[in-house]
Amino acid sequence: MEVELGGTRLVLAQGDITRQEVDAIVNAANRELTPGGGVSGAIHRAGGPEVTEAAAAIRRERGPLATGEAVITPGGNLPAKWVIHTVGPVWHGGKKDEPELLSKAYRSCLELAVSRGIKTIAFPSISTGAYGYPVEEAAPVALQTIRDFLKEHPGALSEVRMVLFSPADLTAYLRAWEGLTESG
Ligand code: AR6
Repeated sequence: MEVELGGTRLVLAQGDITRQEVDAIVNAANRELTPGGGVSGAIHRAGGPEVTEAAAAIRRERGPLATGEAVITPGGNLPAKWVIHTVGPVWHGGKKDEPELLSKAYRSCLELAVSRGIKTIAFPSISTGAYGYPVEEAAPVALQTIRDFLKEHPGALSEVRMVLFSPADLTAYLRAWEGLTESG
C-alpha cells in the first residue's frame, strides 16, 4: 500500500528491513544497544562492526537508553546510510503506558531523522517480537503516530516506509490503516 500524506509517501510493505534502500532504517533495539536477536541481530549482522561499535560507544557515553528514546549510528555495510536505534516498550498487558511509550519510540525516531536532514526512513514493527506487544494493538499506535507527525511536519520527509516481516503482520498494519482512515 502507498498513500500520499501532505507531501510524504507512506508505504506499508512486506520485506526485510536490512535490504531497504532508504536514508535511515530503524532498529528495534534493547536499552544496552547490544545486537541481541530479531531485527536488531539482523541489522547488526548486515551492518557489521561499524554499527555495533558505534552503538557500544553511545552506550558507554550515555548509559542505557530509556524506553522511547532514539540514537543514531552509521549504517556500515547496509544500503541505508544511517541506523536509528530506538527502544520500544515490553508488553505487560497494556496497563503500563505501553501505547504512550510505543508512540514515543516512533516519534523520537522521526524527530531525530528530521533533525539530521534524513528524507527517507523505514521502520520495522517495533516491540511486536521479543517484547511481546500484540501486533493488532501496536499497528494503530504506530500508524497514528506517523500520521500525526507528518501532519505536524508537512514535507519534512519524502518517504516513511513500514517494513513488515510476515504477511500476517502486513495484514494487521493494512487493517489498522483502514481503521484509522475510517475514523478520520
Ligand atoms: N526485517 C523486518 N522485520 C523483522 C526482521 C527483518 N529482517 N527480523 C525480524 N523482524 P524484535 P522487539 C520483525 O523481536 O519486539 C532484540 O533481541 C519481527 O518479526 O526484533 O522490539 C533486541 O535486542 C517482529 O515483527 O523486536 C531487544 O532485546 C519485529 O521485527 C528485543 O529483541 C520486532 O521484533 C526487542 O524486541
